Amino acid sequence: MKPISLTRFLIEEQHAGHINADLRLLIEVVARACKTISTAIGKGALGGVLGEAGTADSIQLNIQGEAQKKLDVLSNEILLEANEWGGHLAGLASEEMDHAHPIPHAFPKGNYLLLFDPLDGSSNIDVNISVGTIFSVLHCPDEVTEPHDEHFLQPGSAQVCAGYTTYGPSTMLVLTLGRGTHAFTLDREQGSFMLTRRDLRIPEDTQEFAVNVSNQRHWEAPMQRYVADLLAGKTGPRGKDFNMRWVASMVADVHRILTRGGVFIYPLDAKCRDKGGRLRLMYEANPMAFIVEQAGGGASTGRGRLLDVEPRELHQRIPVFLGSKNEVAVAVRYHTDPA
Ligand code: AFP
Repeated sequence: MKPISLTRFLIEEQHAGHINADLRLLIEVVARACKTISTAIGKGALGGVLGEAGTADSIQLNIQGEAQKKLDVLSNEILLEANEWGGHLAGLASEEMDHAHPIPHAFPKGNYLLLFDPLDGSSNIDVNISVGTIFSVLHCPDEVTEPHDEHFLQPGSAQVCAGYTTYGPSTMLVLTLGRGTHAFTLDREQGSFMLTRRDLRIPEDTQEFAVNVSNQRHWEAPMQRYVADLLAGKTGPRGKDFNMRWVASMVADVHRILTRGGVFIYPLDAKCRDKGGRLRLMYEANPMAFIVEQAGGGASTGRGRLLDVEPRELHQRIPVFLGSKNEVAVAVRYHTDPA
């Protein structure tokens, strides 16, 4: 059967009363912006988009003190420009911007808040490995017409929609509206995202893990024990061999887990303890946790459910454990019940 387009999928969701016209427009606009980003990434060196933003003498840094790539800046601009004027949003927040961005007065305003990591895994751009865009949608609190940072500080369980686009061998959009997780593949000739997998399910058990093992010496004791037991394989306490994968692009690692199972962990370690973790709660952890839970997986901070965390600041960081439900539960148990 011919796959249906994202547009048709969203119209059907609207007709079924699951989403309203504004949310449909919002997702269509984000998807369109992602197609533009995909085209820019696809040009690579020919488009002059590789390398660091700024000049050789003065590299451009974001709010987190990280060097921005040209494509980080470009992707941020594309998403910002696409979403400002449609009337579906009250405000935006981006991993690449210091503070929330209320919709300018010149444009009509809607009731949604959009958060995004415009280009996740950007250290991979220059080596031609998959990167992605992650986004999350919240309701703007009632009575707020000019949303500031504090209005975005809602737990992940309040998300109305989350998704990511992975720019890999093919460009794919993975989306949840809180009723399952669905995958769309970009038909480059037609310029449309087509529904290629409805209701993705993550296998509950796995023998594959994704962890940056080079941080091992910085981990806390429970994480050291957990990974040591995975590496011990068949003859160790877990009684089975485990395989490891690490792309260093969360979107690509999570996409693999949605496709064939696995567990992805970025724990607290001595290097990132002061910051609270490595990954960003609002732009990476929450949307991915929502997507994974909606596909039957688990998502935790190592101590509790990720989607229940009450955010304190927009650029907050957090430890992340997500993927195959039973394996996430095992990893969490090493932290909560060392015995
Ligand atoms: P950037 O968006 O700054 O490239 O960070 C990517 C990321 O947050 C996430 O996508 C990866 O899983 C993780 O960093 C990789 O971290 P390591 O540098 O420890 O491999």
